[in-house]
Amino acid sequence: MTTLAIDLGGTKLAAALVDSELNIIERREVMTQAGQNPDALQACLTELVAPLAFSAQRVAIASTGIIENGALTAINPDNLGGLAHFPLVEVLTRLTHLPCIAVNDAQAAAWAEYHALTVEARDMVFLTVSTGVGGGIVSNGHLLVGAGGLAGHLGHTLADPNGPRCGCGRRGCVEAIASGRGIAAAAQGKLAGCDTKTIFARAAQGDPQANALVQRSAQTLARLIADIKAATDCQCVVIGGSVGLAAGYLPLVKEFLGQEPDIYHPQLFAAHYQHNAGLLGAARLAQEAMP
Ligand code: ADP
Ligand code: BMX
Ligand code: ZN
Repeated sequence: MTTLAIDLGGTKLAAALVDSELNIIERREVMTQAGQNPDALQACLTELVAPLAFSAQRVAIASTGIIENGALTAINPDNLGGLAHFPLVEVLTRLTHLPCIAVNDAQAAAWAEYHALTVEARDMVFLTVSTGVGGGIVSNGHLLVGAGGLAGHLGHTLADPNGPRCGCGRRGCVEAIASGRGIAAAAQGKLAGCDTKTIFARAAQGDPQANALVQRSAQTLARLIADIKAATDCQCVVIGGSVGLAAGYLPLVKEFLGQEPDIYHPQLFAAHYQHNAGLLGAARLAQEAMP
């Protein structure tokens, strides 16, 4: 059976046909600016899935935000402005007439990455450093979703009580500092208004401010990883997202984690499925739910 997998992120919206061995047969991607209002998002989803839906037997959505009863609610509305509540499963069922499930993007990615591990692990945590900072926890071989879908939202743990205000309402969340949005928001002077991809490029050219912003993100993530190790005793942490997978970022996180005591060091890996972890995790969960 073929799954139509969709990954709705704060920046990108991807859709793919995935076969029963979890190979991607066809993939399309657009920007998520349409997330600014529900009608625009619906129009964007319609255009994206129309050419793919005929070849699929089920739909699997990985989406940023808290997913409860098939609907998306942003914990950080700044990442997906205007979408306080969006009925993902209802909309996709109407568009495709196929059975459909939805799950948080980082939870989905955690499930795909757990099954791709090359080391023995009962417990692992996936972190995406992307528009936001998302997380998914696998404990004793089970994916934690939580009664209300909130499990694994590690980007909203505290990094600095005096840090910048996060869109979720707290001050100093990991996400407010380490995420793509957080990095760009802290840029000043000649970097003000630059996106995070540009800031990484400037850091690679030796720009001191860009370098400091990237280091601040990596150090914040390393401290989060030490906290995760203390909380879960996971054997490994897998990092994804366009910031997490950017050249040089993971080595920097490893360097900062090295400054923490050994007991707080899980093994660190880059996502095996790279930018497709969310798509493939949702497809796997759909296969399991609708064999
Ligand atoms: P989404 O959040 O939609 O899943 P991404 O994982 O692509 O999307 O994350 C988007 C963030 O990653 C943006 O802040 C963007 O500026 C940043 N980004 C994209 N490409 C790169 C790159 N090559 N290096 C560093 N940051 C990047
Ligand atoms: C935010 C939150 C999480 C999500 C994470 C990564 C929203 C809209 N999203 O913390 O649910 O998993 O961002 O999302 O509140 P991404 O868009 O960066 O992949
Ligand atoms: Zn927050």
